[in-house]
Amino acid sequence: MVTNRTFTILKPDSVEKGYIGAILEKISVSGFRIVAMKLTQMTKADAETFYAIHNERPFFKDLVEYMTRGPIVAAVLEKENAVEDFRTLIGATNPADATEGTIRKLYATSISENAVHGSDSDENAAIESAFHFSGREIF
Ligand code: YYY
Ligand code: MG
Repeated sequence: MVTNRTFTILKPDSVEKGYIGAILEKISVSGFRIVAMKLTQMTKADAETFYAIHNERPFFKDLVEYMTRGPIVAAVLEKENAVEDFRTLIGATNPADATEGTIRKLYATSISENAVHGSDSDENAAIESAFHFSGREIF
């Protein structure tokens, strides 16, 4: 397994608000190399699978609705210590708790519409990347 990669989504709120460029710039200047990227839209079934771990949680239905309501940018990022460093770059799940300068602090509006996704482990990074990209789409 490649351990220096992580997977991200610029969520529908980021795309709607025109933040794609600003967020990708932040990712790039923070030392991450984009090795796969596309604009796409998740179906309900996609979102239910992607967030299956949360399917018993009270926010699950709203989460699926939010993640499917418009296009997203899906990307695979490469950097040493990618998973942990990217979680640091995006900040806490709730932007109110996020450190100054993090992507969620800068661009998220609430815990439920929090601008970006970042994988939480090398194993999930590999699973999530494979969910959105075929091998030939990752460079
Ligand atoms: O990994 P991360 O995105 O930071 O948070 P998770 O705990 O995995 O939750 C996934 C996703 O679910 C979160 O980004 C927003 C949403 N969510 C929510 O709407 N309300 C919560 N109380 C917790 C999470
Ligand atoms: Mg998570």
